[in-house]
This record gives sequence, structure tokens and C-alpha cells, in this order.
Amino acid sequence: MKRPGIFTGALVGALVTAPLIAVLYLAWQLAGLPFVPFDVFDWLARRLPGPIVTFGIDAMVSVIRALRLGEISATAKTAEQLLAIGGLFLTGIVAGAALFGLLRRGEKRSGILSGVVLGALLGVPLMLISLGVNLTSAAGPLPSAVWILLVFLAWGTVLGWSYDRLSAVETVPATEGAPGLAVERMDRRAFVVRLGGATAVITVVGAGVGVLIATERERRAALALGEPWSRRNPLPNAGAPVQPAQGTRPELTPVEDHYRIDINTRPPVVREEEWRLRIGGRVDRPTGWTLAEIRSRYEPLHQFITLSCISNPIAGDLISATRWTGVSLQRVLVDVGVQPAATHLRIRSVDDYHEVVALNEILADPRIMLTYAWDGLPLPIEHGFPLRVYIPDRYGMKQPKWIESIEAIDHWEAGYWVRRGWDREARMKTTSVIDVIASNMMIIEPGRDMVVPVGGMAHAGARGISRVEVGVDDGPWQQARLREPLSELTWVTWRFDWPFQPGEHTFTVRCFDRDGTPQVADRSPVRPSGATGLHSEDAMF
Ligand SMILES: Nc1nc2c(c(=O)[nH]1)N[C@H]1C(S)=C(S)[C@@H](COP(=O)(O)O)O[C@H]1N2
Ligand SMILES: [Mo]
Repeated sequence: MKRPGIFTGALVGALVTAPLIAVLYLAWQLAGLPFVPFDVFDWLARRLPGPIVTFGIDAMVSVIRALRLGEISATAKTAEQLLAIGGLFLTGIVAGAALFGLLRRGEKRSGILSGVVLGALLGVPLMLISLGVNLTSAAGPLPSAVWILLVFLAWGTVLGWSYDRLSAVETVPATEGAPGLAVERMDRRAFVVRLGGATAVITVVGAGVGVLIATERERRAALALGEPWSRRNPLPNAGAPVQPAQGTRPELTPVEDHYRIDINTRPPVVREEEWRLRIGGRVDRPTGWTLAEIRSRYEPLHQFITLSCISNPIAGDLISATRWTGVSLQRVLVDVGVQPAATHLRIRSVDDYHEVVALNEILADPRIMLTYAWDGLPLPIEHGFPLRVYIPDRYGMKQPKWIESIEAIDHWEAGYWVRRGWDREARMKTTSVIDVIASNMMIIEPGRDMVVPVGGMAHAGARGISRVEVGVDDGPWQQARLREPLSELTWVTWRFDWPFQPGEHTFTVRCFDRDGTPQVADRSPVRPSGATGLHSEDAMF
């Protein structure tokens, strides 16, 4: 009789791996057990060489932009998660094919036994990887280890058992007109259909219930947080005379819309009760403060801040602004007594992210701060709860989230992305963007030409914006009006009322920072130092 081969193995592998993933997901949502595919993805992302990771991120951002798949950071996270799940699914298919291929060649080997061995071969390393990187498991290492092993052993057992069943299907001897092979095939098909039915039910129920639990938890968490500061207070520039053109981005990004970039498929969950900010190294008084201690020890410092990722393309959406609250690092350093030998601070995060800041920079800038709130509420988990750092004028890569320790050291070291080929300084590039050419908002003022409001933002890190200009087609640069910004650290909203002319036109924007330095017009890509180049938009009237 013909035994099942690698194609059947691949099919059974797929049928058995889908419910495996669903069950892992459900257990994650129900009991905080590790979700293995995300753990493996994060583990790989930290170990793969910088150029490969960077290439992957660039490719992803380009595809999202080219296909207009939506907001870059949210879409990229979803893509990473799909890749992670797809990776485990593919591994299951390959493992199924390999198992069936090997069993077919061997003599009288037990499928179940081989399946169990396969489950262990896959389960043990995955368990070790998961325990090594998992930042979300609330279940503790021992239950997590046992759980992963059990699930993979069960997976291997079902795979092997399926092989045994498929090999053992009864073969009716061929009689005239009814060849035995056909009956055997029918029987195999019936088994695969039954197996598929069972695994489909487990997959759909597991994933469905998991999603329901996750959604409900998010809803409750949002409710528990309360009202953001900006809903209870007017913005500091509320009375500014220049009004944004309708369609310009909000000056204060709602926190739930703030872009998110980090090296984790899901944000690390830090438990406040267990968390301490450890400050050590070359200091006289090492500390281990709780979040409550940090909040109560110091008068809070509030700053409106625009943060941007160094990977933000020209006119991209990896840039946002909100109100940050925390404590100036200068004050903390006085309290811990930094020793004269120290020259830098090494800031480490729970996800193994790290950056190094020069002490003389901190001593020169009281705005460098440890941040615990955004828009009046505790930092959202994905934005670094309980504590993150802020350094003016630098791209986001310089500003670790989920900080767990600060160490005073006597030398400079490369941070996480610097090691992977990105700019050492990561100073924000001056940029300006057209958000809207509001052709539907044409204004007709008596005695004046018709004008079309054009608007957007300009940003130069902490260096301020002194002038924004708009060029239409090959015409001269014309000055836009600037709205008073939320602070010297945020973007500036600009507006230009363009005297309307029918036809097709190209609008280009450029800006100058506070001391008159023009925005760099030459195009350069995001890597390694941040994008430069002017933004243009076409419009048809
Ligand atoms: N611990 C940690 N901090 C991190 C990162 C990270 O991956 N891990 N990413 C950095 C990068 S590249 C950026 S752009 C900002 C983004 O902050 P946000 O997600 O709150 O917008 O966080 C920075 N801090
Ligand atoms: Mo970034």
C-alpha cells in the first residue's frame, strides 16, 4: 500500500499548526502565557545583522507608502505580527512535510513516537527563546515553559498520529472495476476532511475568543485611564491670531493616534509594583525609586513636544506632538551625586534597548527629562510605561521607552540603532510639509481675489522655525503666515492663502530655522541621518 508522502505531510502540518497558533493566542489573552510566534520574531529582530533589519524596515515602509496601506507605524506593526504568525505556520507545514517524508522512507516507524520527538525538537528551542525574550508573559517562567512544551508535544503527537492513521487506512483488495487504490484514497480524504473540520473549529473558536478578550481589555483600560489633560484645558496658543487652514493636522496629536515605533511586536508590560528605577554606576547614592516616589519627589515639568522617528520619510506620518510630563534629569543627577569620573549616562530598557547620553549635554539642558505622563495620563503601555526619557532636538531613536536603569559611566558607547548603522547624533532635520490645499474652502473676500487656503507644519527639532515659504509652479517663493506654536519644542503650523488661478499647479514648501538656516533642499534618504528634501503637492483647479 502507498504510504502518505510529503504533500500530505505539508497539508496535515498546516491543519495542525493553525489551531496550535490559535490556542497559543487564546492562552496569551486568557492567562498571559507566552505567544511564541511574537517572541521568536522579536528574538530574530534583535539578532539579525543591522543592515538586514534596516532593509526589512525600509522595504516595509516603502510598500506601505506605495500601496497607501494607511498609517505607517500601525500598519508596520500589523505586518510584523502577520510575518511572525506566518513564520510559525510555514514552519509547521515544513515540519509536517519533513516528518511524513522521513516516516515514508523508514521501515515500520511509529508515527506518534516520531511526532512526539518532533514536537520536542521544536518545542524546546522555542521555549528557551520565548523565556529569553518574553516581555509580556504574566504567567511566570515555570508555567510558561511547561505550557509551551505541552502544546508542542501535543502538536507533534497529533501530527504523528495522523500519519499512522493515514498509513493504516484499510485497503480493499482490487476487484474488477473497483481498484483498491481508489477506496484507499477516499478513506484518506475522509480522514483529512475530519481532521480539517476539527482543527478549523479550534482555530476559529480560539482566535475568536482571544480577540474578544483582547478588545474588551483594551476598552476597559482606556476607560480606566480617564480624561486626557487636553480635554480639560485650553491649549496654550488657543488665542493665536493665525488659524490653521481647514484640513491641517491637529497641533496636539490625540495620544491614541501618536505614531509608535519600537523593536517589539507587542509592547513590554511592566508591572508598577515590581518596577524600580535603578540608578547606579559612578554615583555616590545609588537608588531604586518607585514610580510614585519619582512623581512625588519632584515638581512635575510639563513640555509640549514634537517627536519624530529618524525613519520618517518626507511628509511621512512618523511624527506627532503631545504634552509630556516628568522630571528634569538635572535634578535627579544632583540627588544621586554623579561622580567626577562619569562622562555619560547609559539608559537601559526592559526590551534590551539602550542609549547613551553625554552628561555635559544634560547639565546644559534642563529640558532633558524622565517622562511618566502624556497628555495628563500615565504613559500608555506602548509608549513606554512607566518611564521614558526625552532629549530635545534628537530623533526618537535617542529616547528609550520602558526605562529600567540608568548607569553613570566614564565613556561613550553606541546605542541600539547606532550599533546598527544609524547616525550617532540623530539630530532632527528641519522639515516642512503641506497637509492640505483646501480647494473646497475657497474664500471670496470683497474687493480681493479668490484665495485657496494652503496649510501644513514645519519643524526643526528644538531650533524653532522663523519662516515658511510656498512656491507655486516656477513662481517666486512667497511667505506663509506662522501660527504661534505650542512650545519651542513643537512643530509650527503655517498657512498660505494662495490667490486662485485655474489649471494644474504644483505647490512646494520650504522653511528656515530660528537662526535663518534654510531647510536642506537636496534629497537624502532616511538612512543613516534622517530624510531631507522639499515636499511638493499637485492640485487641479
Ligand atoms: N525601549 C525602547 N525604546 C525606544 C524604542 C525601542 O524600540 N525600545 N524605539 C525608539 C524609536 S526608534 C522611536 S522613533 C521612539 C518612538 O516613540 P513612540 O513609539 O512613543 O512614538 O521610541 C524610541 N524608544
Ligand atoms: Mo525611530
